[in-house]
Amino acid sequence: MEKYSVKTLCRICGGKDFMLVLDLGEMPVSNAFVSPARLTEKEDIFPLTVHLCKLCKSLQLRYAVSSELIFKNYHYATGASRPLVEHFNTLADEIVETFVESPRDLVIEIGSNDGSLLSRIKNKCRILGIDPADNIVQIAEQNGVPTRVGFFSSQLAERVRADVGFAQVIVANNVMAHIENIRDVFVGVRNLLTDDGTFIFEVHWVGNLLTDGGFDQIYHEHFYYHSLSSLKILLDSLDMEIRDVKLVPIHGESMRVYAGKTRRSLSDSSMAATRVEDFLQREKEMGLTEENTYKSFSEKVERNKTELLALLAELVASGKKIAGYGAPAKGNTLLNYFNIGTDTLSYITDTTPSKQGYYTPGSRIPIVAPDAIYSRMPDYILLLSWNYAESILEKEKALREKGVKFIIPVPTVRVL
Ligand code: DWN
Ligand code: ZN
Repeated sequence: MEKYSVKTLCRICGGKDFMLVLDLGEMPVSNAFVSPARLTEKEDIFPLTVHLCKLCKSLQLRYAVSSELIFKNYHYATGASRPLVEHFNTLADEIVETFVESPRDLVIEIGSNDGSLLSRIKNKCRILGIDPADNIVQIAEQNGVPTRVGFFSSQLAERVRADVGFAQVIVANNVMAHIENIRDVFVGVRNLLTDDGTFIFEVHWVGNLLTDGGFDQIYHEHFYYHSLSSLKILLDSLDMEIRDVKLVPIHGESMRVYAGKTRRSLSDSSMAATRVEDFLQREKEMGLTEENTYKSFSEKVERNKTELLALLAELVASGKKIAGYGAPAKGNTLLNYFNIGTDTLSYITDTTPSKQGYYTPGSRIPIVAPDAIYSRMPDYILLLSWNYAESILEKEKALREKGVKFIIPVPTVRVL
């Protein structure tokens, strides 16, 4: 199996001229947590460089690591993050209230993970999950969510349609940035939807990456860093339309897009259509369709690195104990690019059972259950799961009252 490939053509528009935006060097795949048994083994590392297509202004990775390597034994479980479960419960309720008319309607989720979203509506309509990670799919089945193990494609879509018919709704959260052959997936979605069906997908928004979010959302799983503008180019070419869009405060800030087969109706003057136009205009005003906007991003990341490493060095030199909080995929981009290891963080806590007892890829920091924090009482906590800062700072109020300080690492360093 080819472990990775170099992309010379833009998968959104076919363009072949790119501008290098950020080179994060070589690092392991961010969810490839290391088991104790494999600690002595060398890990696969791959180049992590982000480039801008000069034609459609889509930001994407140049090196595509094989999906088998990334997703086959996957440690990420939606259910490990309470705020994420609540977020998907709200979306699941919206799907049933707004897009499902009959209990016979079929709702399919691509990248259904542990079934957190579909299990919420399993008694309201027909459901089917699709996910490549057979270890995580077992949890979905226990949640009563029938799930097909596999990577979604236009071929798999044909087989699913033959088996269960057309879908009234297809939903895909944190998926459409992860699939290198994005065009084929959209074709599969189009062929699986009823004529008036809706495709709802959430992706991290490139507008957040360049402003309030963190560079650490860049890792091999995320092949694309989407703007609505470049997605529109792709959807227009596939006879699909964007019907609505909203920003949701998850994973920094994600864009939720509502799409479907292009309807031949007269121009749509609805509120939703206005939201789409306003969003495209906002991206233009933010410069997301201009090369210059991306040129300054790498300097911003270098400033962030200098600032955080200076603080950590000062704390270590003064004998402070520092622990990591959360072992997210993004945390591994930060730890590996900033070269932060066990000389700074003696351990990292995480609520995901399958991550506990493992080590972070590359930096090899041990991951332990959250209660270690209360028994070992660090002086500082590096909040690697900064995207849940609000709920975590609330949850850990008692720690903070005892004087434990939280460090928010990106996009600038803050100590709370
Ligand atoms: O696209 C993806 C993003 C959206 O989600 C996937 N590539 C995988 C995943 O990336 P991530 O691992 O960066 O996602 P999270 O949801 O930011 O990961 C949070 C981590 O923090 C989880 O491992 C759970 C942990 N956690 C914790 O230990 N205590 C989370 C919360 C809320 C907590 O209180
Ligand atoms: Zn392009």
